[in-house]
Amino acid sequence: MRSTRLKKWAAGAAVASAGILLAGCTPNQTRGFLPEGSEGATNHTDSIIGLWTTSWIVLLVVGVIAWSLVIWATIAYRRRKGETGVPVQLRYNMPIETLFTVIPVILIIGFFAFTAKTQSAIEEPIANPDNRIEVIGKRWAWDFNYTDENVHFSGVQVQTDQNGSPTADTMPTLYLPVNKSTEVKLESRDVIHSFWVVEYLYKKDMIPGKTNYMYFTPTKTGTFVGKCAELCGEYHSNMLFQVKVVEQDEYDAYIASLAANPENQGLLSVDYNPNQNLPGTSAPEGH
Ligand SMILES: [Cu+2]
Repeated sequence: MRSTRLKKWAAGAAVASAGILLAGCTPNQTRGFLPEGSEGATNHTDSIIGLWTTSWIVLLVVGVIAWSLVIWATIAYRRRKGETGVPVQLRYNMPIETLFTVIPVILIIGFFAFTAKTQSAIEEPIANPDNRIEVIGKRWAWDFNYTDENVHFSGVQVQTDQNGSPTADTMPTLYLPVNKSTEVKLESRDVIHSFWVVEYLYKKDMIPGKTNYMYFTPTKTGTFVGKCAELCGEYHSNMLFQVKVVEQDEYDAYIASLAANPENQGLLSVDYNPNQNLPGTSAPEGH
């Protein structure tokens, strides 16, 4: 009787304190200190934020229990005045050993299951995407093929100001229409790069000779930060770009502006590859 009442009290207190804690959270805290603007940026970001913050809450609860037990044991069982030798040793306590084997196994299975579920949803190919883009990484810039519209933009490495900071208006910019399911085909011209839109909370390698894909629907208009996330040489840190997610009419206007310039017509291939020793390519003369 007494223990059920105690349990009810404990459960009530736990719910109330969780409520108070969450109500007092800033947006930065509720998204687990992930990049600003990532909430609702694509159809995947909210599930990633959920997985991340829930994992932290579960792990912090485990941490608080473990730390409390450690601190309690060191204080309660400290050596008192006049005590000598080693205290009575405890071993083969089956309930405790079962507990600290079973609980971590349950936690690991849980983390694995939720991670696998989220990741397979993110990796699920879109059969007929509304929009197909091909991004080609190159030291140290980006080329964007607008596959369906048969136009391209060839990026030049971002310029820096006198302090060495990159200037936003010289960044290669990828335009995407909002709320359109998008397939991004990833290629490289030279070494391994990684396509990372910071607020999209996902990155994927661009590997010479191998094609990777990313699938998502941009669900928020705005300008997003893009970076190469794989160390690729001297100016890796300047291998930056922007993603501008815009309404369809603004996107169409941008595509029309590209199509108006003969230089941007057609699609780029990965043929302009400075690496001459990829598999199937013979060594240059004289080597
Ligand atoms: Cu790179």
